[in-house]
Amino acid sequence: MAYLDSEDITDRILFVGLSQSGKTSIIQVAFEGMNPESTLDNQATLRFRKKKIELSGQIVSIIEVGGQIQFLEESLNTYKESVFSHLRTLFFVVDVANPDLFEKANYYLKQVCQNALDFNENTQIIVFAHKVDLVSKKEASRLIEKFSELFELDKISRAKVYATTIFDEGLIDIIQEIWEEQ
Ligand SMILES: Nc1nc2c(ncn2[C@@H]2O[C@H](COP(=O)(O)OP(=O)(O)O)[C@@H](O)[C@H]2O)c(=O)[nH]1
Ligand SMILES: [Mg+2]
Repeated sequence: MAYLDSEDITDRILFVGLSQSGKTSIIQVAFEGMNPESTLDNQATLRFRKKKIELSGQIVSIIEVGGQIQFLEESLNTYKESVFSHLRTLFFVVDVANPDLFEKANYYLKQVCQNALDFNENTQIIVFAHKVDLVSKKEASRLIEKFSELFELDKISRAKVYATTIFDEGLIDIIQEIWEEQ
């Protein structure tokens, strides 16, 4: 897909996850200086959203795959090469406050990871247990444990989980640390 392929040999960060999990908001708050409250009325991302940013002194492309099933499926099929090549870090965002969707998230997490690791076996796989502000600390731990088991994260090499919220001012630091760990 020309939109994704053009002039793009920079390292990439990919944000994937179901609709409404918080992908656009994370990018807006961490990289575009937006207030968390202003993300409330975000519209669904259609197909892809792409942005170049500077992270630890390096130019990086951030790509968000729209979370509707049609876009997830397209990214795994038609646009697979465009989406997964040059990928260094994959962020899979899960709305931790919506456990009814864990199964569905798991279905896509598995496929997305498979593709990412097929293209680059060293891709960093990061799962954001996101919107932790909506649940108590205790409940968050329980939910993270629940989906870590369901997602079989221990079987995905180097996969790591972070509890995140756009209301945490340290969100950008978490992303930066992950990037620098690579
Ligand atoms: N409470 C809470 N809401 C969030 C958080 N992150 C995103 N949201 C909200 O979730 C909704 C969907 O966010 P969006 O970024 O469009 O999700 P996307 O479809 O994954 O890109 C928006 O109303 C956001 O304000 C978070 O950490 N906590
Ligand atoms: Mg979006």
